[in-house]
Amino acid sequence: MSDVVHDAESRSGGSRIANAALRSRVTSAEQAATYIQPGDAVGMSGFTGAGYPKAVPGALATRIREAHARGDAFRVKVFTGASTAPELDAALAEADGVELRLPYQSDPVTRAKINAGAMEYLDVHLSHVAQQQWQGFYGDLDVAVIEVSGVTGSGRLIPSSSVGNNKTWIDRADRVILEVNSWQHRDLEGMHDIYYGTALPPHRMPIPIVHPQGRIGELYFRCDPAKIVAIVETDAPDRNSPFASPDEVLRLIAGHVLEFLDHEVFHGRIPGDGLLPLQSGVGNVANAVMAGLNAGPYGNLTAYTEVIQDGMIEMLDSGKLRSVSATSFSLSPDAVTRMYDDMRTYRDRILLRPQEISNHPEVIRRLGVISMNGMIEADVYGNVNSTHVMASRIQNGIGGSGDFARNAYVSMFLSPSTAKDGAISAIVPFVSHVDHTEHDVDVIVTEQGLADLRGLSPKQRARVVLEKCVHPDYRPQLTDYLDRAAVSAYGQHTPHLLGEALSWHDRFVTVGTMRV
Ligand code: 0RQ
Repeated sequence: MSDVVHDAESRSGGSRIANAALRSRVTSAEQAATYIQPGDAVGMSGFTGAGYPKAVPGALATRIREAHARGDAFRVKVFTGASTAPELDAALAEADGVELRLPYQSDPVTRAKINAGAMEYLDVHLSHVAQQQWQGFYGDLDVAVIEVSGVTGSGRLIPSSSVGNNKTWIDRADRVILEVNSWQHRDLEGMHDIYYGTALPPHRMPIPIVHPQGRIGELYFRCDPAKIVAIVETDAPDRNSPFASPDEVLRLIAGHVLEFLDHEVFHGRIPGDGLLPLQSGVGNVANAVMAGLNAGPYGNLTAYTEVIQDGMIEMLDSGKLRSVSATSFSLSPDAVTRMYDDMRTYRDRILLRPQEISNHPEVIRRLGVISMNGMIEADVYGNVNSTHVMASRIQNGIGGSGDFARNAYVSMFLSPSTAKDGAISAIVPFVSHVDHTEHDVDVIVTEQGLADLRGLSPKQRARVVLEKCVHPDYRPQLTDYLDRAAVSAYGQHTPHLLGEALSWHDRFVTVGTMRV
């Protein structure tokens, strides 16, 4: 922490840019955007609506529109940590400025472009992005556009409300554009743990995290000052969308999860004091489970996760949660206000790390993480689709769900049993896209119940999923499918009727419902 005090004291005149040489590079967003050329690969900050650049993407979108109006081609490749916000993803997508996007997005305009075939999208495990960049699969990185909360006197960069892939983008880019956002709380300084020990094989060493709150890195990003071509000052909030308050369906899902944890504690597989580190995905379902845990009996909890949503802030406030390691926030305006009132207290209990560390398979396996993620659909045999609607339309992306599911101590997938007012069953004979195979899925939960698939053969799993998770409206037709597969499938290990396995999806696409 002495490093924090030293650099905080070295700031001059209340400026967020304490380094005088770098202060001279402050310019407008429009000027900064001129450093981005057609065809460039651009690594941007941003993860689940936090810490993304607020000004340069919009200025870039304007340049792109102007070029298109002149009849000139202008598209770029956009790499981030995960999802960002309309100021970045929607602005560039609306301008038809994105040739390739990776690794996770949740923006409706971007989604529509991808699904219309107008934008290439590469859906990558979040922990793999940095190493794949170093391996060269994404080509050279021309520019990094990174939001920071300040620059220290010695020229190091104080990270913002997400870390994501920023270290990699800064290390790998030819040119760096910084956005220094004074909306970000000054006391974020000290919350980060930037690890510089990663390497490609054969030089890779163990990641020395043995407790979720173990610090292994530095407080700041290093950056060669010669690469910093422009600095833009902003004062703009993160996306900060409110969460829906849990309805009956979400409360039932949370209740099943809690009951399962009781069961695991009772059988001695998970310690009652502190459980094991929690990972919780994005969205309302995940947030509702955290609310359920907050009302439940367990305390002394920790989280080794990627995103801190409202539910975890509430658990920090109640004292149920001791500490959180993540790479980003995704908060409602209310939760932001609460945090901003007492940032130093939160800073002592939160660590933000690069996503290659927050999602590192080695660490997840070592710590014994309890992983809980949303899903689009699961099939009766336990395969899970987290990303695609009706096989071919992307929803968001795999995000970190694969990093956690494959390596967790217990891997759970949660969803309401139906979608689109009951026209879709989330439990189907065969998933229309596979993100997590039957080998990586331990538990499936819907509001109907919880199916514990551990130790069961495919046929046994199918009967448990049918009994526990399927909505009553779909139970007869799924029972019928399994009964007929049990007598006429080609084989009886994982019985399927090939001509019908995807017929539910086909029916929805053709007539608007999966119901027979
Ligand atoms: O669509 O917005 O048009 O109404 O999917 O569904 O039920 O609100 O659930 O917000 O928890 O999202 C899997 C998408 C679930 C998310 C997914 C439609 C549904 C709705 C949202 P509308 P809900 P959630 C860490 C972990 C992958 C990444 C991940 C996700 C919309 O959890 O992106 O886990 N996961 N990362 O109507 C058709 C179905 C559907 C369906 C839901 N069966 N068919 N549409 N929907 N089920 C975080 C990161 O990695 C960054």
